[in-house]
Amino acid sequence: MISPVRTLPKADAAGPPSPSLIPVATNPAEEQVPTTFHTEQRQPLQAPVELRSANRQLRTAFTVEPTTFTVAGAKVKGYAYQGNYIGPTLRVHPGDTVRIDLTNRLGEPTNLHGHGMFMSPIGISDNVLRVMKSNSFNHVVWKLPPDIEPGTYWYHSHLHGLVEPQIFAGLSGVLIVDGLEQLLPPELQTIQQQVVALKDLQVKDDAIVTKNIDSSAPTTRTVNGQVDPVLTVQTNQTQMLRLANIGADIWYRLKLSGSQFTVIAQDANPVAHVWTADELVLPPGKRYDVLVKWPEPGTHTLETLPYTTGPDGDNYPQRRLMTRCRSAATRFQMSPGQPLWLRRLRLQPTT
Ligand SMILES: [Cu+2]
Repeated sequence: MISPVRTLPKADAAGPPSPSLIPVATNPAEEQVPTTFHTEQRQPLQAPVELRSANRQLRTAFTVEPTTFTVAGAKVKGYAYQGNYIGPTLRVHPGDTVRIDLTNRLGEPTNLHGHGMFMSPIGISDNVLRVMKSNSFNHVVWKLPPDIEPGTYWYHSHLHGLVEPQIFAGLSGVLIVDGLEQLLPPELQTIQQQVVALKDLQVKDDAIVTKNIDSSAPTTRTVNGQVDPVLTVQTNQTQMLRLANIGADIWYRLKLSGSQFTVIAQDANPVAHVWTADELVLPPGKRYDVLVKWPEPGTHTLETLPYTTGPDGDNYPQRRLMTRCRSAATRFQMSPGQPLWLRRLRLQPTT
């Protein structure tokens, strides 16, 4: 089920400093994911705060400022749109208008970009050349076309020269255009959906490192700002995962144990033909909307596998990102053989 709208929490006050750049000792018996700062792990997966449009409009305020937020239980300094490491998920319909009143308290300029959407690139719309100066108040109005494709998009700061450090610091979030589920067969149109926002950070002196990043250096990878959270999916239950790499730099090579990815949309384009994959590679900005289903009870994992971006590129190690918890209950039973929904998916070819 889609998580309900929640009021925006304020970031907690700063707590005691957490050790930085001290790798946590990995205890194989506890199966902890190694991280460069102390993290809570195996907590239930939490969706980012979600804001939904009403009456064809989503209106909100972003006060963009340096803050201390919680990442996997640790207090970390970074930049936030509304107080959290992961910006709020903006959930809209085709044709909606998104109005964001952005107050910039960063002490440096910024701007705001809706990634992958077909919108006006000028004026106060999706204008990546607009400079929102420090200590300024800025109206942003995004008019989504009525025929915009449903799926998973994202937004982030996009000021030339500061894009990467500001995204590293925390300035990114997910935007969902509703309607993808309506392309599925009737029995799947109410399936549970999960935002799986992939975002990584390096931490030094309790602050996110934003400049002169060595992307091959130890990096903590999060899902929705959590380390190795637990996703509860019952046996043979189909769920939609909205996979989105909303980080600045790092690539992911995703693999599930016990299930394949069934891809229904790529970069918010519903696919012409549903396809399945054992692995999916997500460079920064990449999104896949996938269906997953585990036919066996037990504990399974979502991992990123070792990956290299080339001889002059970066090398990323294997990391577990999320754990699917043990459950033997059966809620949704597929027919044997080729699942019916693979043949009945009503998707239009994309150009
Ligand atoms: Cu972008």
